[in-house]
Amino acid sequence: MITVWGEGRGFRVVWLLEEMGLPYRLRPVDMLAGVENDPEFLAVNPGGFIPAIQDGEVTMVESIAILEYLMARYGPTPLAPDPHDPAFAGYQQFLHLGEAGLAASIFFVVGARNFAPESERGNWTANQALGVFESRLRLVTRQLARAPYMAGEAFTAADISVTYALHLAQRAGGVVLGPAEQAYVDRTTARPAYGRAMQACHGTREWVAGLADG
Ligand SMILES: N[C@@H](CCC(=O)N[C@@H](CS)C(=O)NCC(=O)O)C(=O)O
Repeated sequence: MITVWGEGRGFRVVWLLEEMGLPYRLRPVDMLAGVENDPEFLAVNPGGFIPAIQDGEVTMVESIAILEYLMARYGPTPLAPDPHDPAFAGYQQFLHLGEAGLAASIFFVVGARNFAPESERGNWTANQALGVFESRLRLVTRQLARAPYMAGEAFTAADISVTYALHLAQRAGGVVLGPAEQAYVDRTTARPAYGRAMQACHGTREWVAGLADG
């Protein structure tokens, strides 16, 4: 049985597991309570960040690496096109751009907007991170003018990666998505596996509900 430690970007992992129909258990990690109070988690990831997975003898961090591991280990799956498929290059690019370009930059904007002292919220670094996010988003916008999904005509794990980042930006980063990006997010999140992942991720659900109320 695969154990997923923590939500946040762990939502990507849960969504993929639901798409692939693989059994798992989700072990919550309360980042706000402080991981120093969770020695069981620190034994899995001494870095103290989420998500992590355990699968038998395997322990891993980095959400995109985890997606790649699960698809390689338990595939083949249409979520990862074959390297000889014309869709492969775009798939690979957007799978990583979703984290390295989009989520990694907007994460710090979210931190500044929601947790920093008032005087630090619009500081130089937060603005730079927002600029990086916005520049990478232009590649998503161009792709959506060409095709419905990041790798072309079919939904793949690249869409799990990018959708997570766009949702985070929209919900907590103050980013207003354009009509094509909004239609894309509406399309990807209408998938039954997304709905099941949302049901499984109680922390994410409560967080989203809290943002909607506020
Ligand atoms: N690139 C990593 C980022 C992991 C990450 O920053 N996770 C956040 C929550 S989604 C976290 O745990 N932040 C606290 C920290 O880094 O100490 C991934 O994709 O898994």
